Amino acid sequence: MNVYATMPLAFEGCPEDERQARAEAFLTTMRKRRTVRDYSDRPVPRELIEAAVRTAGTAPSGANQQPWAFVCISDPELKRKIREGAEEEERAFYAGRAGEEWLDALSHLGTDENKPFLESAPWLIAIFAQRWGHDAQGRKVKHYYVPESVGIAAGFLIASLHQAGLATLTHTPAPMNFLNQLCGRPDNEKALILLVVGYPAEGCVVPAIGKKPLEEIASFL
Ligand code: IYR
Repeated sequence: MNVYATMPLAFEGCPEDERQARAEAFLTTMRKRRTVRDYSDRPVPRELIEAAVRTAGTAPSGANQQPWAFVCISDPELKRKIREGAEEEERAFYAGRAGEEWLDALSHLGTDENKPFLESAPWLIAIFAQRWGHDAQGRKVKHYYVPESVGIAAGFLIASLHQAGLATLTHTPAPMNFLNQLCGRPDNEKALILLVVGYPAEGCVVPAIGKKPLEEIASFL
């Protein structure tokens, strides 16, 4: 028999008559989240970033292996180098590597190879996925459901930052290998998302886009 350690569940729940209102209140909050590409240089205290990363660290993961690393960057010189690395990849992307179909799909977002936000925003969080880990003896340990796990953690991170009144951008320069080198990360880690965090610049505008209605994204069988 598989014997494993257990502890009592500290399940808080909520009063029955508040449940729907709480769900709707969270929906109202999350509906106001927008991806922001124009940042002010107003600083964000490190403690806020720490709380958000701790929240991300509560995410479920395959075999509870927690196969993630969050590198939080505020150093201006490192941000400058990251911008340089990202813009180099993006120039190739927008100059043709993406292909016409992909560029077409992006055209309504107004993105291009210039990424000034990588320097103006106070924080960048490079999210790395650990494709494998190491045991106490230094042997390779296989990790399971890595992209799923890190994707969920990234969602928690974005929700926490939004809840704290901060704006984010899930930036994905591709390929992101340059981040391993700049952040000093090992081979077993792959950068998945470069999350930009801060306050929107004064007069910031965002693309006029909407989200699909429930009927389009859900079915009830
Ligand atoms: N990484 C590029 C292109 C890009 C790709 C997708 I898919 C987007 O939703 C947005 C942008 C860039 O950041 O410009």
